[in-house]
Amino acid sequence: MDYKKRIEELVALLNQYNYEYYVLDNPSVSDFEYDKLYQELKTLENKYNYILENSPTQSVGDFASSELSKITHEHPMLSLEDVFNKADIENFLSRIEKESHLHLEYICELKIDGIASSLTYKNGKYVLGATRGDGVVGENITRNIATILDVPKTLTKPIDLEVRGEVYLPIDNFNKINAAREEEGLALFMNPRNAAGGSLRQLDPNVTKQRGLATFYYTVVEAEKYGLKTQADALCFLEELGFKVNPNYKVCKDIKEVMEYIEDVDVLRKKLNYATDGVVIKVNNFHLQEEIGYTVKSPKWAVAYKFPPEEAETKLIAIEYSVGRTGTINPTAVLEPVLLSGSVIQKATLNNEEFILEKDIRINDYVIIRKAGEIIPEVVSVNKDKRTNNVPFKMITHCPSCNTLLKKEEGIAMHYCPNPNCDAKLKASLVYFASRDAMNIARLGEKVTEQLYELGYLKKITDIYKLKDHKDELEKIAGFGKKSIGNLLEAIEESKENPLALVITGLGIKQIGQKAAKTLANFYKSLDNLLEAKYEELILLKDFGAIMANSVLEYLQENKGLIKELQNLGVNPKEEVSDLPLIFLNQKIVVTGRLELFSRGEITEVIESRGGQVTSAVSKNTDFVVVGENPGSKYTKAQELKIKVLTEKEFLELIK
Ligand code: 1X8
Repeated sequence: MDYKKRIEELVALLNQYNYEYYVLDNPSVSDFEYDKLYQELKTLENKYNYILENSPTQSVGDFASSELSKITHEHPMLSLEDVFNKADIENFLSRIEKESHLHLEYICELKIDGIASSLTYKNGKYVLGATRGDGVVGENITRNIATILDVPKTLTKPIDLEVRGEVYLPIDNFNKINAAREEEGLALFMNPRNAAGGSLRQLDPNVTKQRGLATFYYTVVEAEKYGLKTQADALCFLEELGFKVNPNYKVCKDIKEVMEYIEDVDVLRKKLNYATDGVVIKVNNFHLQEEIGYTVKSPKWAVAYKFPPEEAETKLIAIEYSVGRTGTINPTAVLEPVLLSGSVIQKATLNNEEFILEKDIRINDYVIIRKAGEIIPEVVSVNKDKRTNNVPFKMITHCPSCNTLLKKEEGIAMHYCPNPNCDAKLKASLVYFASRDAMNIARLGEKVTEQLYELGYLKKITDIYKLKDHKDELEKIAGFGKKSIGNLLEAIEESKENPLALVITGLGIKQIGQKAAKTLANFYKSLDNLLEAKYEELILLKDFGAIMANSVLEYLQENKGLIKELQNLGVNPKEEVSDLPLIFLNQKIVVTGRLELFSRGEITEVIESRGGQVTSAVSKNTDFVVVGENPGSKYTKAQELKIKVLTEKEFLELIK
């Protein structure tokens, strides 16, 4: 495939995954899958020196969201460079050793799979808590953090201090919370980290309090101000002040000791009551850390070694097929139950035909499965020594639900059922529309939706809003009753006022997930406007490409009637009102040179959220140019054309 296209695809995909992970606390892929795609992107970017402005490799990744107020970090909160094997660690250590002539010492610490946070103390009193956000701007979670029992509210010394560490949810609490949520029919948290994120970023601190979060702190900001010389000193200092410090750290003098530490903690971590996803290796001496320095994203004096996901071998008994809402056929391995990372596994995803053939997976094979990020495991490989079946896999040719001949398009791995009236597809799209990811209609969960489908009350999403015409009949269905139908119909009525982004998500347009739906909602503002969408507009939207633009147009063409009917039934999405003043409305703005205060992604976001458009070339239509360091030809051009030029600081004043 053309590398530019692949890079664009990876950037869009990873940005969507970041959004799901950081903003929604609801990832759709495993960390392992994410890391794999991220590494592929990094490799391609390096090889071809083709780096998109919105590439996730250019920002810390995490971004502040929600309705919590924002905090600007005085010292940016950086992320760590990930490494995955011994060779990477050796590279890191030898790079450090080349740069330094001093006696070298490293400190290895557990990498806690939690939510990064920063705490500020004045005169020994806790005054401020913040999430990392994008590293520069995070969210104010002062009151939420204050509910965490092990966070000291008063230090043992009356000093001013900023510390950083992780907030996590102990595994036993995670299991209890999910068990309770299952009882109540609520969506389960994917893993302790997502549960911690969701618990911490609550507008109501009482919810945070009930979740039973805990912490480990490991960074003292400007540590040398307190006379600290090494990270090991800093950990002792933190402990003396009253913070929880993880005891499993070790000062190491060479790669041998580092590797021993990693082996030891890989055994230890399986017994801990908190999730760890690796080991952080740092230069111990602070003076030396400063000498080695930083990249824009991360310190050069530290790396995070990520543990490989756990694996297990088991027998593949059968292959099942399910039909997604867009008709995609998803093959799943049915397994002999096996214990992996603390839970019993009976299914694994097989992705698609290509995946199965490439790995030559057959029924009755013994397969190696891997679970990463606590989602459905995937089949990694086959143990061919134990093979008994000499018949290679053959993909089904007809839809398991409606028996229509399946289709497959050039360049797309998935087979799909082309029948627009396929039961499985209709059912899945109804379930998706009502789900937490989309319209979030409580009480119209998967089971109820399927039941109402089987009974003939629901065929397409518009039928949801006609259920109220069958109130009396519905109340008589076994297991429902007056009260529950009343609640259901009420929830359905309420959903009519949902924000536009949720409605667009719920339509289930191919390629358009929650993030793209939000972009569409912000730009089009109403279903009426969306119906008039044009290719030239769509292609310019943030993170949109030709595939997405065409998918929207194709959907609208086929479903104009459905959308009109939704409107006629009273689905009247609230206008997306941005609370930001649209000071750049319809202005064309060029950004050039190396910026200090913003990443490219951030400044683009700031401009677009205020109604402006970022364009690449300076012309007479340009309203103004923001210049950073070494601006080059665009700056010259702007001067020639007498176009207004702003420094970053002036731009910042403007948006304040
Ligand atoms: C992230 C983490 C660090 C440590 C432990 N857990 C993490 N998740 C540590 O240093 N002990 S450092 C870090 C970062 O710098 N982004």
